[in-house]
Amino acid sequence: MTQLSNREIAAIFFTVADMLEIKGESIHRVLSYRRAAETIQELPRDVRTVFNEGGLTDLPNIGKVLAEKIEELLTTGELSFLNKLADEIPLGVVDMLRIPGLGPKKAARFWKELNITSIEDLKQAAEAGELQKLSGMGAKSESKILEGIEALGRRSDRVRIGEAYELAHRLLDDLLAVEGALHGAVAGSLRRFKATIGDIDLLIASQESDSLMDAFVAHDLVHNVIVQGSTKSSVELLNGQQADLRVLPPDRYGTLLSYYTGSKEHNVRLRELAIKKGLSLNENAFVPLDGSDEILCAREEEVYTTLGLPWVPPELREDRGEVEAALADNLPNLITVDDMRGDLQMHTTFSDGKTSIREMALTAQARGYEYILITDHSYGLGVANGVTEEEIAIQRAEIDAVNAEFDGAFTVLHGIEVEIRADGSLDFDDEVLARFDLVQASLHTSLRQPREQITERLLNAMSYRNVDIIGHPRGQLILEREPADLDMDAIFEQALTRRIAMEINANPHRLDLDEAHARRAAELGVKLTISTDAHQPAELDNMRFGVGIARRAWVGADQVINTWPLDRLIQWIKERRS
Ligand code: DGT
Ligand code: CA
Ligand code: CA
Ligand code: ZN
Repeated sequence: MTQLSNREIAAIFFTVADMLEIKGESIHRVLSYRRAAETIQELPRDVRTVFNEGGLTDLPNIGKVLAEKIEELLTTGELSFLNKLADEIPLGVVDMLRIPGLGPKKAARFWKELNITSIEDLKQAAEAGELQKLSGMGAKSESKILEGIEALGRRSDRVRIGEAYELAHRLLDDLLAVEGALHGAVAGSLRRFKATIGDIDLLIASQESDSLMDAFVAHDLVHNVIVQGSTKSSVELLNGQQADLRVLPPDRYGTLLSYYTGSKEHNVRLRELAIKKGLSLNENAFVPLDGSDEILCAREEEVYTTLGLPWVPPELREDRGEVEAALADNLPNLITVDDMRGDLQMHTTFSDGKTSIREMALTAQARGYEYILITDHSYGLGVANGVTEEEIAIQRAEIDAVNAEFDGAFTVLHGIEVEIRADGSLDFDDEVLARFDLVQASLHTSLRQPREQITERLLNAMSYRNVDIIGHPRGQLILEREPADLDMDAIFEQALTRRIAMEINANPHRLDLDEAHARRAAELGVKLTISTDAHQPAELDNMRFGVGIARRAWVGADQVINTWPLDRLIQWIKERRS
């Protein structure tokens, strides 16, 4: 029996969740499997080790029943519950759920009413116009399905930055503890803070590589060794991702770091500049074209200095104007995590968050923030059990009590993530919204409305006087759901006119605004926020990913309103609402 990896166990639970959903079981049961699958997929340790320690039920979203299922998978390699489900539902029907826009209800209908049991069957039926014969299906939904099947072919096996970040940094920390390791870095797309990551690139400076390579391939996050060499090794991690480790002596570390940080496009530009100076540049050194001695760079700054450039922040290295800016000594002054004075979106037990207002505040204060904004969902978002009009005063009283405890050392602001309904109206009118310190409005439902309709809808929400911020404006979920078809130029224009800030949601599942729109918004002068949308204290750490997107968008601190001191923020709210 081959040992199952975290990824394989997670995949099995995702399949069970899908099957239960196709069967029409309760959403709670479906979600319990799906959440458990996410926990395992993103677990930065081998689930087998956790099991051996007897710690499965200490993991989030894993109760007794799921722990037993994990145990069964680890000890037998199989799950009898899944086998039973698979007798009822063909796996090809489950497979159809991977098609963007195709949910379990439709999949069940295609199977039961048309006897379709694979994506290939479905494609043929759609092409033959069979699907539109079903009640409630039209030619349009049929062509949407064909589009979805095409999109599926373009899907990549990249992972979200949050997942890769944690794995990469655990690997790096453990490798740096190996004797002889001097210093190192996570390079590649992770160092550039891209929203999705292909493989993980790790670099270490050391005179001696063998013990590092041994430690790397034997690491408990490693599922499978692809290749082990003296300067480079590659492995497959438990989550299915590839990780590469490269080791060079410290006097060559600067060129190594520069090369493997990339991007490829940025590197091409650097090599062109090198050639103009009579040098060829590779991962080991600058090699003079006239045959004289190599130029070694121990530090990355020296690579840029040799090329006559100031050091370029990794997030800019995409050949999107940064080389020209560096040549003109005109690089932007980018925002940093340390610039953030507060976090303006988070949830508590007043809606779907896990902890109290006080708990979130204490964690935020410990991070060095000066203030936070509590933004529980309003009641209209059914699944979140949100705040009703009656509960506003109750929540306010609790916030007042927490603030009294802080006695001026930290401030909790009372906000709301007010639901934008399908018709563009909000759960609360302006009069009720005025009771909050700061109001965030967001779209969560009916995201597939046609462009004109959904644009009008968001513009209408932005016409409320007391809406200050639009949360995760485009509604995308990274690797899961395409953004809504919004006319973002019209949205940004309205944001400027009404002085509304646009959020860069820092949750690695969202990262919305994305970097392209954040850059556009910043160029237009639209104010931004960067907030984590945390549903539990640990998620406040996601700020780095939002800041990463802002840096990739060339954003400076002053444009982001939660870098401001509290009095400036409050003044801004006052002015924009008047
Ligand atoms: P990823 O892994 O797809 O998220 O993106 P990267 O940027 O991490 O790409 P990866 O892992 O293939 O390579 C890491 C860096 O190494 C890349 O950003 C630039 C450099 N590199 C890799 N292959 C080449 C190449 O053929 N030419 C040049 N100039 N640079 C390369
Ligand atoms: Ca990479
Ligand atoms: Ca790589
Ligand atoms: Zn939201």
